Amino acid sequence: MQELWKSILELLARIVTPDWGELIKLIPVALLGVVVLFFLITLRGFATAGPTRRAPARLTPIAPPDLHMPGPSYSPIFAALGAAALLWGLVVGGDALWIGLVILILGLLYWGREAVREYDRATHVETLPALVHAGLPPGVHLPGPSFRPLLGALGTAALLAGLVFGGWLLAAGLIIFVMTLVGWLPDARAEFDKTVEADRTGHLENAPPPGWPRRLLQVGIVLFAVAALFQAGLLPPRAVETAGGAAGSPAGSPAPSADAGPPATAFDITAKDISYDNRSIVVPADTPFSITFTNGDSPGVVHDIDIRAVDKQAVLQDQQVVNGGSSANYSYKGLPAGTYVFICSIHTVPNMTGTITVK
Ligand SMILES: [Cu+2]
Repeated sequence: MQELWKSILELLARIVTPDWGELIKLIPVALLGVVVLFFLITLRGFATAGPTRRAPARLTPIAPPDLHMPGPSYSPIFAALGAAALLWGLVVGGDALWIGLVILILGLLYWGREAVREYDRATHVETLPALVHAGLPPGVHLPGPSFRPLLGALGTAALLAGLVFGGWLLAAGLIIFVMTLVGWLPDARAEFDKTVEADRTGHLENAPPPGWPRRLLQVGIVLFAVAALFQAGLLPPRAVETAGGAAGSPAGSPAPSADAGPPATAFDITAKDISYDNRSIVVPADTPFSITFTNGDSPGVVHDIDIRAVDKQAVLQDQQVVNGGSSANYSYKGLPAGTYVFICSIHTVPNMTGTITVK
């Protein structure tokens, strides 16, 4: 009787507290089912559709004179395929990522070439003798070409990179972002003034097209590169001397394991400039251990120390992140003998990846 009662309780528990992880894994399957169902319904609709409508054929739409309609294009499809390839590469990783990126860039370049051709055709149409009106129909205003959107996108990219890496790159990204935006408002103002003027004169003249913003691009690139060098600890040079052997190893090299010493159960690790000061620890097997973790970066830059399998993917023990300027005492459960990595889940770079040798 008790056995029966117990099994009923277990069954109830499974219904009352379902395994959400398993349920979430079913979502793609359910989505696939919905898609398949949709296609089946559509196919059935086609199969059972009545005879086609008998009516005069539709007239091909004709755009009014002076209006330009782009022709049909495969470019959006190519771009979508490229984006899909890139996303697939992001999922699979490795070479697939680069292949996806190349496909996307090729698709976008094709689109760009097509757009330039279209633009040329549209602007040269004016010279055809058949055209009566010069310029746009009255009341229609088209802004002239501008580098502002491109610059704004570059500035945003720099800012986002700064937000990811923090520190020097954040400062540089912010400056570049502001640099690229400054001038957009005056441009818009000038355009507005020209339009107002056109209301009086009846003749709209766009501001002359801008030249390539060479200096702005050069300054931005240099600023970003210098910030990246500072971030990587390559600048200023004296930083290498004072930091001694730890910083002397080239960036990206695996953590040294020779001088790790005998097993211990308590460690001090400090993160500074997106880098752990100790990237190799030895702990006894099946024994809990702790790490007093200090985040020496500026506030806003968070780090943690998680334990993962050597493939750096499978998370074995997860810790809360620590904000810059704070510290935390991390407790870890005992690990079976073997090799593991400890890693910052925010910055999975070599400088924030260490080795745990358990023996
Ligand atoms: Cu980190």
